[in-house]
Amino acid sequence: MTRAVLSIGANLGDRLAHLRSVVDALGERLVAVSPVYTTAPWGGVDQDDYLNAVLVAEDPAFDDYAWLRFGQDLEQAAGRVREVRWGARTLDVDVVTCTDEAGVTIVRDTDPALILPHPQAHNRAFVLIPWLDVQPTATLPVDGASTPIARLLAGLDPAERAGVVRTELVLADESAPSC
Ligand code: PH2
Ligand code: MG
Ligand code: MG
Repeated sequence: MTRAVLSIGANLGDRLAHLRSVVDALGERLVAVSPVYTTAPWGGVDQDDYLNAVLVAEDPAFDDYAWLRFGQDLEQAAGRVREVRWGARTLDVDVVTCTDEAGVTIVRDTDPALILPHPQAHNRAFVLIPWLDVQPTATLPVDGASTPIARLLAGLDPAERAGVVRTELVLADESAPSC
């Protein structure tokens, strides 16, 4: 059994439908879902704004690689074409962190296909802000030190935070459980 924090984003096509496809695919495995944010593109590529959200999900049989494949399958189903690094996409599903049965955060730093925790999460307001909504006390190891995500967010450039704006869009109905 593992619990994953997933960052989902879309800036091409029906952005909300692409995000919802992840919620639908998770079904009962969904533990928490953040509000949806409209976010300025991060990473220096000129492109349209994204919709971003963060989900927490649990699966009794999944390991961290299974979460990676789960996300990649959904990206493919949304017609994602891999062209430019940090460029526009119909759907991006990133595994931010993954914890095992004992609540221990899985660390991977040798396989470029899956680095955990996500190596850019601490730099991205579009990840930290929705993550904070669903797990206000979460921490992230940065340079070997476990750091509250609230503190990481406070350390970002205010302009970065200002580019992340909450919307009234909803990914899952009120009956969805939360953690
Ligand atoms: N994803 C990227 C690159 N840049 N910017 C925003 N605002 N949201 C994203 O999800 C995003 C991005 C590639 O992972
Ligand atoms: Mg990404
Ligand atoms: Mg990705």
